Amino acid sequence: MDKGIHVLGLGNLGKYVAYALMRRRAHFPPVTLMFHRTSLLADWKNADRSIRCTDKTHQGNLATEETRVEGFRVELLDDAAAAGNKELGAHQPDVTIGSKSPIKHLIVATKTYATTAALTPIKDRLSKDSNVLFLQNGMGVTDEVSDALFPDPETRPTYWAGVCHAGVYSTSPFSIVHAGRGPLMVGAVGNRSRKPQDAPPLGSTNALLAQLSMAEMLETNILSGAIMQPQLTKLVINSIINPLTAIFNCKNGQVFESREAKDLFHHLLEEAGAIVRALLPELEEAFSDESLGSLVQHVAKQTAKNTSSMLQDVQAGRRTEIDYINGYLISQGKRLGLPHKRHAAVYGMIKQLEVENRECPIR
Ligand code: KPL
Repeated sequence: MDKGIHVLGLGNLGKYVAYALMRRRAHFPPVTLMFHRTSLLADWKNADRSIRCTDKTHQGNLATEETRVEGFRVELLDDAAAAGNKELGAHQPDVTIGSKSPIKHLIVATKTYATTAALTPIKDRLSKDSNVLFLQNGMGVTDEVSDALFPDPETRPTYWAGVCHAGVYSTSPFSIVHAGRGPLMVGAVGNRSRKPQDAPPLGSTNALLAQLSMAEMLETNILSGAIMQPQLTKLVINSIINPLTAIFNCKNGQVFESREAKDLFHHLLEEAGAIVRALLPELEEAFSDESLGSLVQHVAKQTAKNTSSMLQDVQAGRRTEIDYINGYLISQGKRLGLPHKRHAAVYGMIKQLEVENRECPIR
């Protein structure tokens, strides 16, 4: 089995991880980028078959520099296009079409709602010997993927979840700007043990994790069984900043400026706090309304100039990830019998914005 890493989903985070891993290619097999659309082949060619990253995270007067990384493998997954266009890859020696070879390590960085559909064509290439790292906003995707594609726990790949706080945005299909440093935390999904001593020594158990930690730009922080805390923390942050910036059409730093937004912030926080405390009762203190509230405000300040991913989606007329953010909190609130009406209200507003923006293609 090829021991290299495949990356599915080439949005901001997918490109960033692929770039960071490939920068250290002297030590690893090449990273494989998985294209789900034939049109990406033209973009790839225009980008000289490389990913460019401008690093703007330096403090002080250091000039920002662009680094170009090449040597990737590419797979085209678009079956229909591949069937009729075998010659597509002929002029592009790094491109494989319709591969059937097993995948050992897969990083999934697609939009949450597109995950199951994106994994379907490669499902048979994944086995219980595979590692799948989900690097996405929100929660609930792994259950959905298991139900749809891997119902049998005996043959299911090992799932990992990653929570990334780095600030990255795209300037073209294969160019990114690394705008803010932040850790990447990775842990096994379904393992709720949180004792630090439970974390295996770096790289001793899993080559995927070892490679991520060696790609030093990621500042990887392996937490083994303790991923649920960062996941839920990020979920609370996203469930407040993302919909409010989309509803009030503002940058992250302006999100709590109006009285109305401030009120909503407190109500959303109260509901989300109670739900995450019920999900991880041992974290009562870390998940107090006070701690979570200061964190949300800190992140809004730290990312003041950002347009949140949800506002970007709304502005582009795309579907948002609300189902996996506030939608996840609502479903947990229902299951646990806890209040969730404010999250349901902002959920409704975002769904309305999605519809309005889709009906109005010229903006
Ligand atoms: O993760 C984010 C997002 O936009 O999805 C935040 C933290 C809000 C930063 O923009």
